[in-house]
Amino acid sequence: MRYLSVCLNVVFVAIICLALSITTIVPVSADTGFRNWIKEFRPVAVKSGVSPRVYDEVFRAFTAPDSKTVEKLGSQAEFKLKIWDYLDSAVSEAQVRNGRAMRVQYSSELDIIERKFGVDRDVVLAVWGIETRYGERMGDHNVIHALATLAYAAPRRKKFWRSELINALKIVQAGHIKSTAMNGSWAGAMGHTQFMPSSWKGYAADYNNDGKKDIWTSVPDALASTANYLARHGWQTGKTWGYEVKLPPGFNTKLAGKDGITLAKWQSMGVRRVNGSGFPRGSDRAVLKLLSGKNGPAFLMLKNFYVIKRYNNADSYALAVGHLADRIAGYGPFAKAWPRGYVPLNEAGRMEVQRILKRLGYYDGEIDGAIGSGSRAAIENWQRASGLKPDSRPSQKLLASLRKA
Ligand SMILES: [Ca+2]
Repeated sequence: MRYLSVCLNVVFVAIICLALSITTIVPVSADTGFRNWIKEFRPVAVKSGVSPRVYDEVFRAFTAPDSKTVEKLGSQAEFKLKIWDYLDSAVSEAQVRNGRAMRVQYSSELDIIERKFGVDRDVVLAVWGIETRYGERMGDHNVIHALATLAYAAPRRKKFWRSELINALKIVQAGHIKSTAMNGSWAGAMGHTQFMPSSWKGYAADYNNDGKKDIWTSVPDALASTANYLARHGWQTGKTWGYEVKLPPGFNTKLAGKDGITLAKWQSMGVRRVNGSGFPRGSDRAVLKLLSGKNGPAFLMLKNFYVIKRYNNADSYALAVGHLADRIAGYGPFAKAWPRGYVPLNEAGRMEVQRILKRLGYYDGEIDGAIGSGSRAAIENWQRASGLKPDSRPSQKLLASLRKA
């Protein structure tokens, strides 16, 4: 109900602005509701320990809500990708290549971080790669602006947004980063490793001991923060996240998801690693996961898989982090193919798809071989216009027909 009234207010103000702009010049940034909210929230923030000086200084820059955050709020739930489509982009050839380059570039820092926190360097790198493409996509929102917008206009979890906003203001107040450099996502996830301000408060680390936990501009601080986060959530040093396994014929797949079964027990039931080697620690418990049904790859997940999920509570996310870590370390792709229903393209093929769609005027994004929502929409639009089934799949069949276009 409250959201509805806020929305109506926003619409109402917009209409008034539009009406006025016909006859007078009204700054588009003028938003009385938001500015009043900033005034009203000031004593709340001050009571929580934010200094009035910092508050006024930070908010001087913001007189209207972050319009891109408002846009995200109003849009439908994100398109749900199939797990293989998600993994294609999260663990692409480019992600592996860049991860390996970062492994070399930051090797001395990673030595120290690994020793201090006991978390495998490749997992730390994989989190960084998946969260922000190794720092390339930290988000172009000012975190305080975005959080204030959410605290002001979000339909739900206002208490959460307010508390994250206060945490963010306190980070600025303590001098870790200038408010203008506090970049992140529209929902307030910050810097290289996309910590929410509350996670920053609990787990950010100061690698270089300069008194600043700077996850925005210091890669070592950000990597140490991720390692600390995983360590504090129970990372088991020297162990992996899980194994791809092969199930014996006629295996009872109802055991998938069941807790408390040891690797030795799985072994006795005929479950084997795809590479043929045994499980190093039979007494460790593992959960069988069939993330795309019984026709896709099967995995035995260990404790560290669930530690990764503390970063982002989705099986597909934790699998992507674990798999990217393995690929950075030099291991190969999964042995069993996903039940996609189409033959996928490699990186060169996906780039060719983007290039042709660009030439045909359907695509204006980057030629990077990452098939995200922009590429998918372009594929679908071209398929529609060409009288083909609009499945938006980056398949070999698609490339074959595009080559003839
Ligand atoms: Ca630092």
